[in-house]
Amino acid sequence: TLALAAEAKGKSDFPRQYDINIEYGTAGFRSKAEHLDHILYRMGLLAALRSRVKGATVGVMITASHNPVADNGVKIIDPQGEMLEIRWETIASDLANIKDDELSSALLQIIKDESIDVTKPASVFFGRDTRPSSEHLSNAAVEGSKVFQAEVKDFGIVTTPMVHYFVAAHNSNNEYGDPTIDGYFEKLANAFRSFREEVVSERGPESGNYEPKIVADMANGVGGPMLKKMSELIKDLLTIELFNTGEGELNHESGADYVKVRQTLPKRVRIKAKDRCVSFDGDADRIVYYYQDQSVKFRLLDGDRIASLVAGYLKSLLDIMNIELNVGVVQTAYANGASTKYIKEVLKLKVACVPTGVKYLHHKAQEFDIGIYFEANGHGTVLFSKKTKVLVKAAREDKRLAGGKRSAARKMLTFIDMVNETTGDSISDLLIVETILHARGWSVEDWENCYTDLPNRQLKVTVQDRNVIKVIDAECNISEPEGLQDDFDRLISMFAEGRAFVRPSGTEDVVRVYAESNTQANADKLAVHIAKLVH
Ligand code: NG1
Ligand code: ZN
Repeated sequence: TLALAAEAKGKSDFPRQYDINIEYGTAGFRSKAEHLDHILYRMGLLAALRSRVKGATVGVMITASHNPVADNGVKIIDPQGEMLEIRWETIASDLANIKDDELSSALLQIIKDESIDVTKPASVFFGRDTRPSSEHLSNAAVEGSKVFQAEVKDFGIVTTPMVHYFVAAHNSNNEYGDPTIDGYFEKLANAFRSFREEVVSERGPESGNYEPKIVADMANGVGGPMLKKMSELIKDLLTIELFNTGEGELNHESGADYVKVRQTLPKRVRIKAKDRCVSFDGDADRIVYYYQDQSVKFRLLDGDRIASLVAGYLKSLLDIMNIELNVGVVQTAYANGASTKYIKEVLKLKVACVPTGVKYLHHKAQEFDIGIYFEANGHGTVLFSKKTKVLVKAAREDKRLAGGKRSAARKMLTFIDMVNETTGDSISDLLIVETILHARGWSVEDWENCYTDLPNRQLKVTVQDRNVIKVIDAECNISEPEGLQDDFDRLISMFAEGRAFVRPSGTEDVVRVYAESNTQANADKLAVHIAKLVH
């Protein structure tokens, strides 16, 4: 009868008005906001079922991240704050695409296939970004979960990583932190402060080339109000000057994606040469750093830079503690070749390459004792295994150890508290980078001097059906259309330090082209030639 009630409500309140097929992609469903009513309702239903399967709270986030303001989307968050299990993505896609009068039978089928006891309690957390369509869509999803008698908690306008955190914290019986907005801010701010105190007590207030001030572009998204809240908690340690905090259009000429892809400053931001700047994306799960050098040249420090900064610093702490752990950095094909080389050859750490999409990076990073993963676009975090936490805690408590070793252990544990281990988090990542730069006494230029990026170019190509392209080897090569990879290879071999690949986007109806080479002109040329072959 619940399934029948769900179908009846779907037909009357959230009918499927558009006969388009939509898939649960790289980051859930993404589409024009007006196409999503029935999908949000159905995902609310599905989240209630998912919660019962896992016997735990799950999350639903309504956002289309860095995409234009007219788009929207939804994703389901699993109990430990991780992305929805891949097998359930197919279940979600099937449920999203059926006709209204197939809804009850489809739901019954899921209940049967997954042996779900619908009399058990269910609990779903909701969050949404600042898009004008988000409140309405969130209500549709809430209705869905309520039809299936789930207990619902709506956090309102929050960042994507905050919802991941709330879910994980709640399901850990608050061990991971308090599953509240204040709990989130306090956990991160306290860790940032403790770390600073540890460093200052060790070497005094002197911080070398580090300046405790940044300029922050919020892309007119949810990062604006949220980073403002954080900045008030740590204002004695770091001055944050905020721009694009909501007065303009979301993601328009600003934000991490704009800055990364165009390799240019966001609009409506006032900076001086050498100011350390950051951009968040619309739902605040990505961050990139940049600055303008004295010759007014734009310099980008992207996710690859953050990964190598973090990896290098954590390795130095392990070296002090004299603890051997399996540390690895996980990248995608979009990682700049120079960063991969630096991590392997200078830091002497392992590098793994996986397909685009946070879920792949996250899973791979779990294989390491310390797994650092970042997409070049600035989405990433650090994962610490149980073994790591146990070893470092033991070192902190071991009174026979030298003071320096115990201090390194305290730093590592405080660092772990500052990390949102559930997913990439602009606010947490910002605190991490600021912490390391301060501890190292580095300016943004010192950081950049670790290695020199290979010039690169990204392009989008619109084709009839982007899915005729079949990728292999972690997206570095394609197997179909037949022969095309050979054409690519011939072209690439003509460019010094050339590397290029194409893949169908999981969030937009385009094929993405990436190319790098020894000069910007060559990278641009290679990208354009590859794009022509795809057309
Ligand atoms: P697609 O559209 O599949 O390339 C983009 C990003 C991903 C990821 C998702 C989710 C690039 C090249 N791709 O995916 O890394 O962040 O969006 O937002 O940046
Ligand atoms: Zn995002």
